[in-house]
Amino acid sequence: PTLVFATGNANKIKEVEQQLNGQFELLSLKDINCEEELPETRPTIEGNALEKATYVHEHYNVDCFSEDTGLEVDALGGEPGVYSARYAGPAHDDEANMSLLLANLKGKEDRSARFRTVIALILNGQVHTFEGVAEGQIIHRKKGNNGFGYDPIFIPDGHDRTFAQMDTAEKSAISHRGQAVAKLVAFLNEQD
Ligand code: ITT
Ligand code: NA
Repeated sequence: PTLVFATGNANKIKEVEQQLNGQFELLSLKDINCEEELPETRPTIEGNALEKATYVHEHYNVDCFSEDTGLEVDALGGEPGVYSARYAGPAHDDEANMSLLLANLKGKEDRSARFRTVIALILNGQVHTFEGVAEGQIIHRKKGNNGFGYDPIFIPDGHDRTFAQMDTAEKSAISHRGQAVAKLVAFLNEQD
């Protein structure tokens, strides 16, 4: 099917397009003339993913999927979690978010964290969700220039480089988003 990827985040589109490698046609919000910001008011990652996809399905009547991602830091009781984008304020400033996270982790022994992605797909009016989780550690200073968001301060378990030190294919092979997209692809390939 042709699917609208309901996101305002160009980095997400880049990663997902590369992983799909032409298997499915994606349309952007611009392609359907959706200019407004999608509502994101729920207290959970899954809830926000569903809210974004449901909004686009209800207002534009298209098959679509959205995804919501959060970074859950154990020593901070799971924060920033669903608030990852606006952790340091409404500006969605990656640098400010990382600085605040490192400041809040100062002196904490436990640096364990995970990225969690939930994809919400609405296909033929039916909702399906797919989750991916990447466990890892928050390091003390930023490393690498690839990726986006909190990538420069996160080293996935079993690796010695941050997501920002990996190229897109390497990141997607192990990342939260990569796992969720792989489940989405498997599901779509089962449909006729
Ligand atoms: P949408 O339009 O899809 O909602 P968004 O950028 O607002 O795009 P989220 O609401 O999912 O995305 O916010 C996710 C936050 O987590 C945001 O601060 C991102 O920079 C960060 N983030 C998301 N995916 C990430 C990844 O793969 N690596 C590092 N940080 C990521
Ligand atoms: Na968002």
